[in-house]
Amino acid sequence: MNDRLIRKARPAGLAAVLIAPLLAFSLMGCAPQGEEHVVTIDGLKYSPAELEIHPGDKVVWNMTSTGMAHDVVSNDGLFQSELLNEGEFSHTFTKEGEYGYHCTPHPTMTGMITVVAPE
Ligand SMILES: [Cu+2]
Repeated sequence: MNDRLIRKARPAGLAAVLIAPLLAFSLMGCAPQGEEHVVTIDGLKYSPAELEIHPGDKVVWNMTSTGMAHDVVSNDGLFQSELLNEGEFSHTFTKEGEYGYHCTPHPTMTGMITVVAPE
């Protein structure tokens, strides 16, 4: 009887240990209640190239493309990713404004994030 209780308790305890940090992490991530917007790379373009968001929103650039490395570099130095063939880079925008960015190896690759207050 005791043995069974212990055996049952173990997986639940393990799950709690695994889930607790994830839960804490996701709660922190959600703190400003921002939306998440995804920009992908389509050929030599960011897609969408222009995006309008609200303060507190996060933009996730999905860098997975067809074998070419790209980066995401803010024109005014606010954010900068590494050169990436895959994976993603994200930035949360807290202030209203226009934030242009570009790709270092491909100067024609440009994008703009416009942060406006919610109506
Ligand atoms: Cu590029």
